[in-house]
Amino acid sequence: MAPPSLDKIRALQRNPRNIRNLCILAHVDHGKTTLADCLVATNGIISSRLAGKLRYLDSREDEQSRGITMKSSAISLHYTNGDQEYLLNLIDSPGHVDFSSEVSTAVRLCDGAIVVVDAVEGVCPQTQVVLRQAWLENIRPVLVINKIDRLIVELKLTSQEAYTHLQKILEQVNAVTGTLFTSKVLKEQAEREEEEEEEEGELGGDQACDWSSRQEEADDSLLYFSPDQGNVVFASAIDGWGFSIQQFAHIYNQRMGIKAEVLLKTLWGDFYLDAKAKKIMKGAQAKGKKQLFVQLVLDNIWSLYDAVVTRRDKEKVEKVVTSLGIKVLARDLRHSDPKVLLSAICSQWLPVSQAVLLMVCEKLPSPLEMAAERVEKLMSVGARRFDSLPEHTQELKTAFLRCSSGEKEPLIIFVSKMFAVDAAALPQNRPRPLTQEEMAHRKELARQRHADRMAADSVDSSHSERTPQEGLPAQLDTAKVESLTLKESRPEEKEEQQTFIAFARVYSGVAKKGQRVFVLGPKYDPALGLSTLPEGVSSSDCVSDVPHLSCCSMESLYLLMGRELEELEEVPAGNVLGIGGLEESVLKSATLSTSPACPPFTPLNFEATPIVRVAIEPKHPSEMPKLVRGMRLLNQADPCAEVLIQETGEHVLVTAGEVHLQRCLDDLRDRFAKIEFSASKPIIPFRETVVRPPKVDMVNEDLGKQQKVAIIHKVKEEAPPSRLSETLNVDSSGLVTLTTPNRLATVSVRAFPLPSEVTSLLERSTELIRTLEQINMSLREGRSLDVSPRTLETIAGFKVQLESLLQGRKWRDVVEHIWAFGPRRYGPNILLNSVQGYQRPSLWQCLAGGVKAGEAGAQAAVIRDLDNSIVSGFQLATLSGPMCEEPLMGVCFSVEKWDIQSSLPPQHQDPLEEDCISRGTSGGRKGKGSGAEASEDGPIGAGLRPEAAADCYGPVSGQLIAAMKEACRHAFQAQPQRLMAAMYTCEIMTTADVLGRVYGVLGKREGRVLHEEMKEGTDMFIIKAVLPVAESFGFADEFRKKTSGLASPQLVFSHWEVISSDPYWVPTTEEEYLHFGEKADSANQSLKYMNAVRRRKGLYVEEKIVEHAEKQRTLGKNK
Ligand SMILES: Nc1nc2c(ncn2[C@@H]2O[C@H](COP(=O)(O)OP(=O)(O)OP(=O)(O)O)[C@@H](O)[C@H]2O)c(=O)[nH]1
Ligand SMILES: [Mg+2]
Repeated sequence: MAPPSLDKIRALQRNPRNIRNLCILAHVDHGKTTLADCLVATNGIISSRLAGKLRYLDSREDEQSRGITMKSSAISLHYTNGDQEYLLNLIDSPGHVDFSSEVSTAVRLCDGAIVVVDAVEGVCPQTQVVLRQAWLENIRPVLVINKIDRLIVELKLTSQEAYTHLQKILEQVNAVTGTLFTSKVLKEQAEREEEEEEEEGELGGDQACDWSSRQEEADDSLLYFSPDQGNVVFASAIDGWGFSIQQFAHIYNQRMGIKAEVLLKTLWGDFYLDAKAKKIMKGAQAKGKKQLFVQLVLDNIWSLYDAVVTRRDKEKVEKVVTSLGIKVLARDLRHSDPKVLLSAICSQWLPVSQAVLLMVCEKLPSPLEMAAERVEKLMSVGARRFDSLPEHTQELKTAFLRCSSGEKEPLIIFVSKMFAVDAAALPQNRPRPLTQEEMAHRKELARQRHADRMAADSVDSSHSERTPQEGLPAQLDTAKVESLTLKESRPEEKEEQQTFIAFARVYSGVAKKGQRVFVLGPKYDPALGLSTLPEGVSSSDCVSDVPHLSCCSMESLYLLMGRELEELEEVPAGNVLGIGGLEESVLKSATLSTSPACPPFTPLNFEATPIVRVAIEPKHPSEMPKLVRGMRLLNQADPCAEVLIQETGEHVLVTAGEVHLQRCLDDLRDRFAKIEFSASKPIIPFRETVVRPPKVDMVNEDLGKQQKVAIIHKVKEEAPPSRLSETLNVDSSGLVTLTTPNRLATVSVRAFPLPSEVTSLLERSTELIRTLEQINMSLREGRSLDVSPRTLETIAGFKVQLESLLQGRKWRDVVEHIWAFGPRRYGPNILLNSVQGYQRPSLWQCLAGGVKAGEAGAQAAVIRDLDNSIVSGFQLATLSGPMCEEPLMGVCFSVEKWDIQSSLPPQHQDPLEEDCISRGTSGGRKGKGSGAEASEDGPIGAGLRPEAAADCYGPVSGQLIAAMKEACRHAFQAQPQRLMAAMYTCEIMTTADVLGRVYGVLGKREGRVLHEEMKEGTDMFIIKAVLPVAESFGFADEFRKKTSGLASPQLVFSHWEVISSDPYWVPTTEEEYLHFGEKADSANQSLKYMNAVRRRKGLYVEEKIVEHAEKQRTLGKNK
């Protein structure tokens, strides 16, 4: 079959009713790309013999060599079902966890998804993730249970066992959807109760109705996968077969005359065929009968495999072939590989593409059926509610729902990612075959030139007999020069060049080549846009004064055909497309529209957190600009990779995992920078924290006072001896008092650990804390911010949660006294105000209501300057800790005293006038800030001010910042310090025989097994473990080697964990001396990590270099 012509596809694009935008989602290696091959083969783009082997949509070299998909890619397919013709825009996505951002970009553009599950492995971690992603984007999934051949050939299950197994898998998948559904219903129920009085919003689409009803009433039947619903296909993509119940209902309807409707209802389930009564009865299991599905479906497949693969029974095969009424080539019959014969039979009997395509067209929605709920979700960014959007914006909802390509419709496009292609591969740059006329024209030209030449040079006529094409040498003189000049300048340039194509979808209107559109940044506010822009402004006018809004023109439009692109003049609503010429205006994703009322779409849901970072530097320093340019391009081309310049000046690339890192480096080297560079070892992030003093020593003996004393001694030793020591005082309870160099201010700080639940709550709530900080900032500045009641509610909820977690005597009233969070004002550390009597405006003042907040604002203004210095000092201290300059986590700093003297050094001032503002007594309420005071307090103060400002130590506020920072660091060091390591979780599936080795690899890498269970019905074990990120490099490889190529583990960042060993530990008790010896040089994991980080950062590392000098001497003598 020939591939569909471009005209055909253009025509199909105009009929959204018959368009399906879908993606294939699954865990890694469950067979997405193989299945996509089978579908692509139906369009004659690849031969059906190669389907499954070619993995056509894995067009990158590394995808082919590693055998995993790394980029999602799209292809448009044509499918005819009866008299209906469909256009399928199919996107194949990667399953490896490192590339889950690619899945997010694919899912956003689709209306439906094929979820593939491996029949042996069942539901895996990424299966759950993709189901969740599909759910979050409100797209409808259908299920393909793939690799059923493995049940027959590898697990050697009987058909009956296989049925039970398949049932289990379905239950697992449905359990995942069930959880998603219930949580959503519960959430909505809660919301509904709150808004009882509000009128029911407009509901469109059947699904929206279902989902928003109460749980018990909610009809969730559409949601679940069940073969009798027609949304499940059983398949073996590699052998080319697949079926849904429909196919078999049709077959047995013809063969046995049972009604197809009856079969559709009974082929899956506990039904059996009563041969005598010729009836289908219920209760097969109870009566010990074979289920209909086993008898009529699975048995047939099992006996086919038995005949073809296991026994290679030629006669039986021939019988089967004739009974099925199919034709098999003699060549296939004789082939030595039974799989060839099997594919030949199966692909005619039960072609997987038919089953899947039919299901897709019948069960997945067309762009016209987009649920109103989904539109609202797409359009309401952040905490904003749909009904709070401007009227014009709300009107656009109907444009989405209509999905019309009328001329008057506003154009709305969403770009979900940018991908790079070689400029030479673009259709406009591709050499294209000549048409008949062109050929004739060229012939004519050549002939003419030849004739001219003949006339001019009548001596030589030896070329005259050649065919016109070969006759080209006749025009050699001129043509050669032309082509040579062309070759020299152009192709090289083109090869170098990467162009970016936007991966996008039209939601409304028609995208036309060359059209100008608004590019709406993620922070664009349509209300602002509408009020600033003149009425009726169009995107062809240049607008520059609206923030986050720019214009650009779509220079070219493409049809995405896997590795090929086809140029298009226009693309109507409902289609996926590629857009060229946006690289200047769009970084990774964007919303394009002709209407300024259009809101930016909600940002994509990314599941992976980029965590692996490497520093990159060019081999030749002079190539730095090329590297920088290359990294910028890479940043644009990858939805998840981040490129940044660290404080140290290093160029850093942050990726989601090891495989992702490798791909990014390859891309950078071969495509974007095209230079040699070296990448550092992955920079592993750590956090620093303090813990409660341990009760037992390293040999589990109870500790007396001895240990505590030792710790404090150490701190004193470590404190830089010079200037600071005069001003620094650490008391035995860990309270650190520090005076600024000019002796004007003194702070006392104590550090203690936060409960781990609080730390994780703070980690989870960074966005909220940031919002809170913004609100407070504007309150302090006297502005009132319009905060939605919902945000206030969540802040109140957060406060209540904090209060409930911080219980006990030590934490009494702590929440009210929180001064700030840090680092960066939203991190997981707390600064507490325990200064006696200093009534700072509360952090939670926004919750108290307008009037009070204003009052508090006035109070804050009085002391704001130096108050800010304390906060800044705290921010600096938490940003990099004393252990190895990594951020702090889970530490609470409590400021217990804060004294400021007037800005004059005490010796110059009359002791009576010395205004020692102990914040406890005079406080801020007196209305005197120390800075303001100097100028207001009369001539003396004012006169002396310049002198004070010329203080050799710099301005007071700066000194206070530094003092506060140092105080925090010392307070931190006065406690038992620990490192925190980033942890991955991984789920490993393995067979019993290599279980021991799996444990071995995990143990060696400090992994900890959380639980282990046996997968029912198989001999597979599922192990769930956590593993420090620091130990994870090369883990997957080692794992694969040790277990001879079993499925590689998927590492997902999960949390931060305190490493229990103390990096500063030295033996102090007698038992410890006994056990570890004086040197105590047994491996100390956290010291190792800490020193590695310090070395990388160029910090001082205390290490004994010659540890066993006597041994070296002995060696020397023996030589
Ligand atoms: N036995 C068997 N193997 C299959 C089947 N389908 C795919 N495979 C094999 O499974 C492996 C993975 O197939 P892919 O199609 O690359 O899997 P994928 O889901 O695209 O993988 P990623 O894109 O990396 O997530 C390949 O070696 C295929 O040959 C099947 O039906 N039966
Ligand atoms: Mg793939």
